[in-house]
Amino acid sequence: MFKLIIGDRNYSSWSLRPWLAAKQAGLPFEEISVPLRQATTKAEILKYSPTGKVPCLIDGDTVVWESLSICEYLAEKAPTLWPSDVRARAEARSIASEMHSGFAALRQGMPLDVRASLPFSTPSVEVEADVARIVSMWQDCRQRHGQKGPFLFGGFTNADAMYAPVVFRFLTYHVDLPEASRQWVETMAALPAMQEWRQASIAEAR
Ligand SMILES: N[C@@H](CCC(=O)N[C@@H](CS)C(=O)NCC(=O)O)C(=O)O
Repeated sequence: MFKLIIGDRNYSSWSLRPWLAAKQAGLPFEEISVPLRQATTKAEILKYSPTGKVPCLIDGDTVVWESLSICEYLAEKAPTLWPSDVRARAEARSIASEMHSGFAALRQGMPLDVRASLPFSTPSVEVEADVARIVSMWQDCRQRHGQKGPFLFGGFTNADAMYAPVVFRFLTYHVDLPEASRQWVETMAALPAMQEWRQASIAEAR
């Protein structure tokens, strides 16, 4: 069984991605949670991760860091984490990479705060542009792949995992969505694993 080192559920958006992918794929793992923003955080994470950041996966003597690389590693064990069709797989990898390397304004302007409710009235132009791009990609995915299942590419894939923190962000900041995107957000939020993450983020505050 591999180990997955993660940060606080309420704040660590990067941790949620491979954690959810592993849960959805039914891959058993041991979870090690390191509280962030403490004096000891860096030293504690460095015991596992060469970057001093979470998430990090340890499988025997194999160490994998960076959320997207971990999702790729999980897909080697559970190939359904990418679509089987070559074109859909390329698109899923493209939008997963776009999330991993982009949307800085969204990440800064709408920080992950799973347990909060913070209606957003005046997003910056940059945040609005990020939201618009994300919604247009979700609409496109659901329009073209919706007949195959309720996720972005039909069945659950790493593309859904990479956008899972955006689901929580849009719920926290009350972002209005067109129908197909709203349905996908509801599908994601209803997953037992997403509910487990949310409950744990609430419990962390006690
Ligand atoms: N690009 C990295 C980002 C990882 C990251 O920034 N992790 C944050 C938590 S969400 C972290 O470990 N922060 C601890 C610190 O900076 O001390 C990934 O995709 O895994």
